[in-house]
Amino acid sequence: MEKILIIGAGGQLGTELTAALREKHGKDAVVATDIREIQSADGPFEILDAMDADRLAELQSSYQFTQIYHLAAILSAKGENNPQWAWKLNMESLMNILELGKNSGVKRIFWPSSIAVFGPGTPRQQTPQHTIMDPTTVYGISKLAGERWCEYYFNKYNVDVRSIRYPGLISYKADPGGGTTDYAIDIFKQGLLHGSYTSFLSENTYLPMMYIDDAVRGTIELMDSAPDKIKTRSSYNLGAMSFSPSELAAEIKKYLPGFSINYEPDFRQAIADSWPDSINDDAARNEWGWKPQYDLSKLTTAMIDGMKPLLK
Ligand code: AKB
Repeated sequence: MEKILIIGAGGQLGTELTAALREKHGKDAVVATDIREIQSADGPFEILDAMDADRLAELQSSYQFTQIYHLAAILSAKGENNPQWAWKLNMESLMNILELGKNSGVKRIFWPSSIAVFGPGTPRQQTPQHTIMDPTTVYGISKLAGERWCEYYFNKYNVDVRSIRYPGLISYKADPGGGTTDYAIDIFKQGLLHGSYTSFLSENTYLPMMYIDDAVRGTIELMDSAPDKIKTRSSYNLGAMSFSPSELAAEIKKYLPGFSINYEPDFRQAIADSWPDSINDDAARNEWGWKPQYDLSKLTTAMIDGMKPLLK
């Protein structure tokens, strides 16, 4: 019987991962936690600040978790507004979880990395699993350092920690948390509400993206894989699709013919320019069978169909 702790359960990924894990293991097997109360905590819930190691230890002793998904983080754009805070939160929380993994009955840990670990020196097309990594944001630096710590805890202490370098995740059930790829969510909302969108990235800025259902399924598949299949203990590249704001706008126009877009790039443009256009994910495909199911057209249908009723 698994007992699963989700940290950051109220966030964009946490909301949907919690629901999927409850579906799979049963409501009571999954304890959702967040720094503040969640509106619709449909099962066990606890307040948790992941920087508080004592509170983590307290929860571990009452629930005896076997798996942890540590999703709380300050993302790329938000992190640049307060770099010291982003570093502190992202690193201290990860170190607390890794230490718990070392000293407790926790059998498996998931921690998300990001395409933000790459930088201007990285090959941009089909970015390889192993390549130059020179992140320019504090978020990217914290994710790269975190990857090294995950591998370290696996090698030194046999902590079974697994990770994915997520591209931009696209979903509608919960708001994204201040990333550079968030335009690709807001464009749907503004398009449906107002018929137009002002993009903070320029029209030909290509970034790797993924629909949330693929991300949730991929994450659970990685966590369910036999340990000997997981050869990469830093973090896996995971690809699905790659598009620019103008390509996404053209796709949205198929549903909203009057939709218009204009471009006013801000500080997030420089972040996007330092990231890959597309990702090579052969390692994930070959080692544990990753395969995306959503392309741009399927993603657009899912977003419009899902978001429309919520905006009525
Ligand atoms: C962000 O834009 O910061 C995130 C990410 C790619 O990790 N969505």
